[in-house]
Amino acid sequence: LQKQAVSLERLQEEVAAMMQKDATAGTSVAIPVRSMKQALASSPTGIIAEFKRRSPSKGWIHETARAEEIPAAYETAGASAVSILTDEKFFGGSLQDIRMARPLIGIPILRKDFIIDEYQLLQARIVGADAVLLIAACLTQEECATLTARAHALGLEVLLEIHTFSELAYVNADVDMVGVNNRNLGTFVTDVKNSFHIAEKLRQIPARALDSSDSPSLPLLVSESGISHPETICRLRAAGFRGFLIGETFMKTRRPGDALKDFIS
Ligand code: IGP
Repeated sequence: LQKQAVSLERLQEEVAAMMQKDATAGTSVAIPVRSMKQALASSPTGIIAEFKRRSPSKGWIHETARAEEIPAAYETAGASAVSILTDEKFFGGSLQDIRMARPLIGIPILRKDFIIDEYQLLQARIVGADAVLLIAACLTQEECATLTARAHALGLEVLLEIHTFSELAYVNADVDMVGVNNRNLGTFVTDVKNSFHIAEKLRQIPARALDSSDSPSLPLLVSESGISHPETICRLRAAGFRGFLIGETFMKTRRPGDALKDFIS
C-alpha cells in the first residue's frame, strides 16, 4: 500500500465497507480493533515494545529486522502492546510491517509515523493498526482535534505525544493516551526527567488530570524514549505513568524479544 497510490475516496470506501459488514454481520469482518489503553492499564508490564530498523539519530539499528518475527517475540516476552514505525525514510519501516505482524499477534499495534492527514489514518486501519500516534509538534491544536475525532470514527485509539510545557495545551480528555517524549526532537538527546517534569505540571492543571487511578474517561500517561533500565519504569509508575515505550534498548540487540524478556525478569 503505497502512500497516495490509492485515492482518499477509495480508501474511505474500503474502510466504510469493512465497517458496514461488521455492523450487519454482528461479527468482525474487518480486522478487530483492540484497545491499547485497556491493554496498558490491565497488563502487568505496560511495556509498548517498538519495532524500528533505524532512527535519524543512530542510523541503522537492526537493518535486517523481520516484522514476521520480532513483534511476536515481543508478545511472548510480555509486551502489552507493540509500536511499529512505518516511516520509510528515517526509520526504515513500511505499512507492510504492520500487515505482516497483525495476524501473528494478539496485542494492540500502534502505527508510529508522522501523521498529518486522514489518509494515513485510513491506511492504519486497513493494515490492522489499533492506535495511532499524533505528535503535537507536527500539528496545530485544531488539526489534532480533527484527527482525533477521525481516528475515533474509524475505531482507532489516539496516543498524543507532547515534549514541552507549552504543548500541555494540546492535552484534553478526548485523547486516549498522552505520551511524554523524553527525546528532544531538535538535538535527539533523551532525558527521562522530562517525563517527571511534565507529569508534575499536569498534576497542577486539574482540568488536564490524567488516569493513574484506572478512571477510564481520562487519558492514560505514557513515557516515551530513552528508557534502558527496569528501575526507571518503577519510578515512572510511581509518578503516574502506566505505559512505557521502549525501542532502541531492545532493537539494538540481536534478539529483541529476548532482550525484553531479560529486561522484565
Ligand atoms: C522509542 P527509544 O529511545 O526507546 O528508541 O524510543 C520511541 O519513543 C521513539 O522511537 C519515538 C519516536 C517518536 C519515533 C518517540 N516519538 C516520534 C518517531 C516519531
